Amino acid sequence: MAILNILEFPDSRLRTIAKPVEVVDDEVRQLIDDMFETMYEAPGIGLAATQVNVHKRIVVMDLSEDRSAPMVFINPVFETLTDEMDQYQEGCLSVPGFYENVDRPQRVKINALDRDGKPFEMIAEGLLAVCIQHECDHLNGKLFVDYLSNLKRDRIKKKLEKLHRQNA
Ligand code: QAP
Ligand code: CO
Repeated sequence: MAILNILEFPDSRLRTIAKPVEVVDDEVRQLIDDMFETMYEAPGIGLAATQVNVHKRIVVMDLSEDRSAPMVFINPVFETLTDEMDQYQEGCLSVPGFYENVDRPQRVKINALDRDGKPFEMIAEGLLAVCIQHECDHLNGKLFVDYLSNLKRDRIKKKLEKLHRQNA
């Protein structure tokens, strides 16, 4: 197992569109294990492969308090089930220290493969719906800050760039 480096906004590699996984093999499962270790250590509730600079369509999540509910989504696709939107204060391991309200569809149907490559379908609402939409965005090179005003996004960008310069 390994802790992977997490890319931070405004790193342009976060804009890469991830490619579908063709075979769910041991190499993919190794990456998934490393992604869980990285997410738990952060700590976070969701991580997309894009964030660790691997451009494959893989998401891991665990919304439990005690890391007891790991979820894996390979090649996830979702369909919105309602026009109703819910607002949630989102954060992101790639945008550390910043939390802002984002509106998203309240209910979605997700289709994905599990860690054995077996297809499954689930209906999500609440935090699960927010998180899977946020993580699917990463696979398409999109970040939650893209839903904010240019002013807010630019402020976050400048603050993170300054921190990155200080850490360099
Ligand atoms: C995405 O985010 C998410 O700023 C997962 O300093 C977040 O795990 C989906 C984190 C909220 C839905 C709602 C953020 C850790 C973790 C930070 C995360 C930080 C340390 C974020
Ligand atoms: Co994120």
